[in-house]
Amino acid sequence: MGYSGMEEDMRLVQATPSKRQVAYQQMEFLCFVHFGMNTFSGNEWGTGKEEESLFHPAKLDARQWVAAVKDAGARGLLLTCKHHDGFCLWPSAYTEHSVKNSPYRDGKGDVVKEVADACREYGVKFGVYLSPWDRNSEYYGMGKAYDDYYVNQLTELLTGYGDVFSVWMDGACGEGANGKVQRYDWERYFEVIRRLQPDTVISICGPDVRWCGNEAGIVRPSEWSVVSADMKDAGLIAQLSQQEDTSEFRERPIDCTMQDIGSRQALRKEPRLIYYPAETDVSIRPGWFYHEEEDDKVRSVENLKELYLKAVGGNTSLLLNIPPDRNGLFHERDVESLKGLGEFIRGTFLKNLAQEAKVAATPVKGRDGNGPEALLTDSYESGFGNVDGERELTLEWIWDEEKELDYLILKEDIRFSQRVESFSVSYVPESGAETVCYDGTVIGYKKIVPLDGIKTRKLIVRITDARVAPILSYVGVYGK
Ligand code: FUL
Repeated sequence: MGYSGMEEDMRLVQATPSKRQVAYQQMEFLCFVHFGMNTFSGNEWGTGKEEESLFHPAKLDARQWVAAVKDAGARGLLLTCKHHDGFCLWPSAYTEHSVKNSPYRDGKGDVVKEVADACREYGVKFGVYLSPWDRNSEYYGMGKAYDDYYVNQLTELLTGYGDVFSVWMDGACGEGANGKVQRYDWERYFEVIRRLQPDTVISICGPDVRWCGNEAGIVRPSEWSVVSADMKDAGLIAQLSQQEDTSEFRERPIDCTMQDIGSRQALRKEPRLIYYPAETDVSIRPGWFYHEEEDDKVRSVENLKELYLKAVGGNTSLLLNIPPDRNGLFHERDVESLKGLGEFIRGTFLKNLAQEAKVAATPVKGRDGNGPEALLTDSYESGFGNVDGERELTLEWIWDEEKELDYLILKEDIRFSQRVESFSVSYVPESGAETVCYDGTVIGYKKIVPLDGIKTRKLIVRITDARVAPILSYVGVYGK
């Protein structure tokens, strides 16, 4: 932290999100659905040699999945249309290794269509995971022949199933059926996606959404969205390091698991910066795919609440995986936990108590000439920020009667980049002096601060440092 010159600050805030990144971040909470050959073979990573006849989800009901996802409060669903074993959940014209040669709906089924249709029906956005690594395809490792195959499959998925909000490109990579490795033509893949679905975010190995660096639901205390442009290559490095010469990438030793990837110090020597928001991907069970022996290891509502608060409340999106069982249904334990999470989210963030308070701010008027009341509306239409060069901002809410406070939500107007570097939250107890109850660093798209049921008539937020000037878009205070 600390002042390092306006010029440097200006450079940092020049990294702003694209429209598709803003729309993606506003979704906040998404569900992953890992389903496919592994569900039936019991594997996490299939070999690609599994018989199509194994795939037989006799009771598959995509509406049951989507209803549970919606109930949990998630706004999007990402389906593993093809995992590393190469088996396709849709009847691709480019391979025999798909649902069309399985007993599922007598070979006439299309799981991708069923899920995409159910998503449309429930108003949940649909996204596709298409593993670049393919252990079944005879073309894998043959350069352009495999790129053609992958692009053909992408085209099928992006033209046949309506709007797709995300194409999730996994970094895991190894040998194909013929023992060869493939060096993917990423630029070609990205160009095809942009052309067919311009609003789609390309996640993980793509330029729009960054992997948080682990699969355990761990969010950095300071999760930055403005990072070095080299972070985009981090997924690639992880793959290539197993096989090839990575010197061209390794000259800049950045990887996506480092703790500090976005502080002022970390970015000082980085010549190219990008806006690249993080996604926390984690499973509701130990595995990504369903295994009966994990039925008693489903995350509890309490555990999911913690995950949600840390991920969504820590400037990342939460991508929570729920794997359907061999019947093609979410298990009742998973459904129960999802329901509890949804009830928590809906019940907790129901009514903004700031609406009942008198609000005061320093400065009195913000950069647009309006007052802090603008922060009551959760949109980018109105906001409250300081003028350039003024890096601080104080907000105070005073209620007529004592409130019991559980959570505080702070949001920056990310269209102006991510700016806040440090802030504190304090309150004044019935008898006694102002007490600091939280010291924070980043805010970004959304910060949820736990207030642990403090009782007070006065809550104070102090932004103590920011790049150029802080610009907030929303503040919500929740409790009783
Ligand atoms: C990883 C894969 O290897 C896992 O099987 C899973 O799909 C996870 C989300 O990404 O890289």
